[in-house]
Amino acid sequence: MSDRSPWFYLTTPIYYVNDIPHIGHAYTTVAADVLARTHRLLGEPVFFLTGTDEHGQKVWQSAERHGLPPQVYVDRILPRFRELWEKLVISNDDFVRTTQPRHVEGVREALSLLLEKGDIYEGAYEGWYCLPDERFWTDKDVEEGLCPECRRPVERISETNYFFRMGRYQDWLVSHYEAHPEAVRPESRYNEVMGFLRKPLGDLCISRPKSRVPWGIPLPFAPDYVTYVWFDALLNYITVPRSLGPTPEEGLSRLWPGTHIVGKDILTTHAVYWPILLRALELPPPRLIFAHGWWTVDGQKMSKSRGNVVDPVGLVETFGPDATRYFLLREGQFGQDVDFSREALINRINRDLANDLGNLLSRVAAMAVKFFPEGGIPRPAGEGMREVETFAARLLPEVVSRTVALEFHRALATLWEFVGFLNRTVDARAPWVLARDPSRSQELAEVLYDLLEGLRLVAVHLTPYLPGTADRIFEILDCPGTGTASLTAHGTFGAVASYTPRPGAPLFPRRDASGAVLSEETD
Ligand code: ME8
Repeated sequence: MSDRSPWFYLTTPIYYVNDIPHIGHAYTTVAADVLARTHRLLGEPVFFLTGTDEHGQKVWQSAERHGLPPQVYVDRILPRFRELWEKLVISNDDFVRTTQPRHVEGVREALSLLLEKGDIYEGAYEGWYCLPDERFWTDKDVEEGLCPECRRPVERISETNYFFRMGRYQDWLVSHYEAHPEAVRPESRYNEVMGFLRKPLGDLCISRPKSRVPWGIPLPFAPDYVTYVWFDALLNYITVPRSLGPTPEEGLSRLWPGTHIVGKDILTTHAVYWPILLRALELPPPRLIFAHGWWTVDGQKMSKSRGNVVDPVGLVETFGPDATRYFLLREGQFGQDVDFSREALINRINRDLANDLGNLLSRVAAMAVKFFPEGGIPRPAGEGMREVETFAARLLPEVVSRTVALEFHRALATLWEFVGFLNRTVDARAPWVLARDPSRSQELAEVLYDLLEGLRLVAVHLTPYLPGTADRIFEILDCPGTGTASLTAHGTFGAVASYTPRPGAPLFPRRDASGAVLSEETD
């Protein structure tokens, strides 16, 4: 299989349905959505996958607590994820559930193949288990009865199980990463993975006896066992493409290798277990694993016991999808931890969205209508670049390149630099002064055209981030782009021959400290 498919195949983790989604899930999925939409804007074929991880002890225990059979329980939680993605206008091309037959079959085939190759063997297991992380640990990993990763208590387990010969592939993985340091990002995470790989990798226990965990995919060669949830879950990244082709092999080779966005909590499973599993299956490793940081709330870890879990549905209902998406990606650097506070969110909405962007659009559109009531503000004829075009040419390509590099906050900061420049242009060129002098009507038309064209390009570049807002701007400017913006067709300055804008309601109403919308009069 070639390791250069023309497709941009992008995934989020598949989330456990042991509880309803929270802001962390929304963060990863919005980031992936922006990346997927940007690659589409660039005209690339994109396949964007998200989904749910429905097996394993954790999900099974939640179902037990609710007195429900696991399938019934996960079927009840699932709509909460689907509804959230709809509210956040996530543009995934498929949604995988690990209970789907296409996935179950794919996992069983992979297990049979690995057994045939001698990569799976039966052995005795004695060690520690961290239930919240669904991970085994050895005596040397565990200190004072706590999981080395999440610091929660582990339990002692002794049973016969099936093992995957992970250690066999360690040298290959080390040389792969030495040759491709760009495959795990940011760099600090790459270093972490290389550090982890300095110790010998044990073999991975990939089964659970059904007597202990009855909820999972049975091993095809040992039906009294189910597949370890991580082994099952990681395979979703290939079982889905396999289910889409005329044959599984063609489906997979069309999309693979993929790009995975994950949280830093699941770096080792993705950057160590997964490429090794792929290697054992004779498939190329992922193109990129990007591990982002953690959201805290008002400086504290988010947890149910603290009662500070941020509900993304509530945020979208109060502030709308675009303000929520903007805040998630603007507030912190992707890759670093970031803190949530309502105050910071409201500040961003008032300052960046309502003032900088919303006011600019309202002012420019209102002036265009006032000074050119018949519309038809033409593209200026003159030679050479005027200032707005020069700024657009300097800043806007950077918005795209930073997004493609997953530097979302810098991409947005750069776009807002351009918005700031347009605001300064309004003040400096003062169209209302030009309008008083009939001999300067051509200059007035030129300034307004440049501002409107600048705003249109802001909307084009906002499309991946704030799709609804971009559409509203296109509507107000009465120009093409809506829903189908492409950088080749719509990304150049001067692409629109003339403007007849139709002002509408403000893009983002201002909010008071409680988040309530301020009425026009109090504004
Ligand atoms: O780990 N800040 O599922 P999960 C930022 N099923 N991101 C956060 C976060 C926070 N506070 N909390 C969660 C699983 N996330 C497995 C994955 S993939 C083959 C199997 C995000 O429901 C982040 O992306 O626990 C993290 O990696 C993911 O949710 C964990 O989701």
